[in-house]
Amino acid sequence: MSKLDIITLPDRLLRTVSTPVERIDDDLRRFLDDMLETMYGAPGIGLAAVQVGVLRRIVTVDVAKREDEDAPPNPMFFINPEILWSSDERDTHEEGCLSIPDYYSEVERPASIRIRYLDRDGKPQELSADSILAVCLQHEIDHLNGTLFIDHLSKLKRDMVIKRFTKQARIGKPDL
Ligand code: GNR
Ligand code: NI
Repeated sequence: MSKLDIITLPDRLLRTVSTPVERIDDDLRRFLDDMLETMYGAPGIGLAAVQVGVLRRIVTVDVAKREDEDAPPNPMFFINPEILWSSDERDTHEEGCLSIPDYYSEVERPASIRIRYLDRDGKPQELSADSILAVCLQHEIDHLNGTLFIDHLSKLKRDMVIKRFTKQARIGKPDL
């Protein structure tokens, strides 16, 4: 397994729509393991393939430690995930993103969702999620569509964050 580099704002790849996975084979499963190692090493509770520069609809999640510090790992893999249903009930949760380091804000989203996806054997599955799993899955599926959690904030807050990261990226490259 190998740990991959995570891209950050203002990298334009983060604004690109990822394409569906067509073949689930050993190469893809190796990539899933690399994503998992990258997510655990960050550390994070979720990771979308685009965050390591791969524009495919792939997500890894492990919220076990968030729920209970002594819980054993519970890695989850989602290929081509689609939201089938979202609750009208909303919930607010503090979010952060490995691609937007050191920025956190409350985000309001549907409290519960139901998704369809392919598992690591290519088998179709459905899953209902609420609490932190629902938050994390919506955050990751947003990534596959080029959407970031700051897009759910006011334009003022979003522009402030983008400006901060764009400015930071210019340091040392004054000609850009
Ligand atoms: O590690 C992460 N924590 C987190 C906390 C609240 C809501 C969403 C997340 S996902 C984030 C990792 C990440 O950037 N995934 O795309
Ligand atoms: Ni993220």
